[in-house]
Amino acid sequence: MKLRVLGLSIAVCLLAACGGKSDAPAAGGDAKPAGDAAAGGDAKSGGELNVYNWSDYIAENTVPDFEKKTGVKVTYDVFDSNEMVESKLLAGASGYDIVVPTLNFLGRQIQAGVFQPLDKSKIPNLANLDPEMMKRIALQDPDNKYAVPYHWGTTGIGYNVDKVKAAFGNTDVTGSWDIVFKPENLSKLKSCGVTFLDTPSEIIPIALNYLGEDPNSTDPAVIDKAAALLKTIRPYITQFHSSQYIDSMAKGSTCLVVGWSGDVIIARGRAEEAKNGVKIGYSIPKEGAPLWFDMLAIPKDAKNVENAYKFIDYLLEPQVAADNTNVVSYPNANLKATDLIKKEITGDPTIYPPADVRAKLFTFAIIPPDVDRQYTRIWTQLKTGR
Ligand code: SPD
Repeated sequence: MKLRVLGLSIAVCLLAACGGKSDAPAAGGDAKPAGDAAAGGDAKSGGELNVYNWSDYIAENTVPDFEKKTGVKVTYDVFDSNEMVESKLLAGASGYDIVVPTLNFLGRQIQAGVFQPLDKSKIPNLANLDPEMMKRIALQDPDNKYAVPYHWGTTGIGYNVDKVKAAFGNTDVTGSWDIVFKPENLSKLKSCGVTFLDTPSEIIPIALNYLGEDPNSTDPAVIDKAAALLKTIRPYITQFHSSQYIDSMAKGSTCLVVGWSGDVIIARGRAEEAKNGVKIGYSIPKEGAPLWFDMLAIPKDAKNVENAYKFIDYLLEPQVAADNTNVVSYPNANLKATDLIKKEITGDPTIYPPADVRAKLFTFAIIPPDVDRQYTRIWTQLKTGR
């Protein structure tokens, strides 16, 4: 397997758990998979496959086992933002055979004609998927025509237990978005490092939800309220990044993050492995938080379509799906995998939220272009401090 980060080719391994360490890509990679001709594939092989997935999102053995089983040579590139995947897909000729956007982004990419409809007869393991979840997903991918769920998760608050206790006397404060959105709270954590995901498409809806507004509002005046709120806490945000926080939390150099559930749990595991005394918690605040699904889809211009089907079907094998969840701590939609997942994962309410917490979660709508432009403007201003 070849993993490419920032356009460089790196031999084998790395990924989510190679040596327990992340590839932690800096995102914005200019990697472009070689076309069939340039592939350098071996004539005896089962051909090639070019995959573009989130960083820290797969077990170490998943791709090598697939290569052994099928003879397919996989080039595996990683990203850490939907915006990055979308710009490659919309530019066309991405060179990828499988990409993994989040459902609301996938929804508008479907509308833009980026994907090919799935031939479901080539994915027998689709039968393993939870029909309830598929129904929910069908709201943005009608008839589940174009994509298959890989993992799902929430966006919440990751925190360093001791640093939060030192600042507030206890960790109860992490149960509310107040810790993030009240300047008098967030200012107490600036000195130990505050990271926000570098994505307006999540942070703005979270801010709107906190304000009691529709997180998916398309009203410019309402969206501006989120901008105004974010401006008040901007002085206390020390970094915008969507993947580095796994390592910086684990090392103790970030004490609060607005980040993704599994990534915070991975950070917690790394700190435990390192035995460095850093204790990490993850909270889904009581006001509610995003619930999202990352989806496997095949671009219209994919060159290795048969291998893409093979890989998608393989990812849906119960043991493969469970192994991935066991490593990355993101749930999957595979009912047959559940019993194969470690009990400490299925029993962790921050990973598998119980019904009362699930009732407060909200999903992201497909963002129309004018809202998208407003989000981008707000984000640029926020990051540059204007
Ligand atoms: N390290 C894997 C992170 C996966 C995050 N998926 C993002 C979903 C965004 N709504």
